[in-house]
Amino acid sequence: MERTFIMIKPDGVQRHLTGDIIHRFESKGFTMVGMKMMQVDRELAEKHYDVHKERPFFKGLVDFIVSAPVIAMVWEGEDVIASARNIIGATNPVSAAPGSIRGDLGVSIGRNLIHGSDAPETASAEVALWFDESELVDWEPVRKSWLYE
Ligand code: IDP
Ligand code: MG
Repeated sequence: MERTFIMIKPDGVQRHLTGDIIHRFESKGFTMVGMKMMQVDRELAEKHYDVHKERPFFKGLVDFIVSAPVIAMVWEGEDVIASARNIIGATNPVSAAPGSIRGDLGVSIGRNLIHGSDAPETASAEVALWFDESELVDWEPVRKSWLYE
């Protein structure tokens, strides 16, 4: 089982799309093991997006992430890291496939609703950055035998 870090960005919260977004991961078959609503500070936002710190959009991105609350989550399941990236869709909503979150709900790259870890290494680093171990819940979903053989 893998775990991945998923964050509904301020636009998703402000547009009241949190239920729609969470529903997609639940109905796909993934299990939520951590969730919190938070007002992010600049330090955390800058750390999270450190890989992009030289990019021209970095300051605007950090301004955006701290501008309103986010929903930070950890989801669990087989291949959840890659699968969540597909559920989320391409970075630019203009080219994100219909059916994906960004393809269905977004129109511009600077307001693309959601973050998802892009690889096993970034997933473990991001889960550790955003969550204390005590905030994550180990539980056994009863539907598991109906999702995996
Ligand atoms: P990802 O979120 O699909 O992994 P990344 O390339 O890692 O995409 O970029 C991180 C975030 O930075 C994007 O989700 C988006 O919010 C923002 N971003 C990326 N490229 C641009 C841009 O050209 N203009 C404005 N914001 C951008
Ligand atoms: Mg990324």
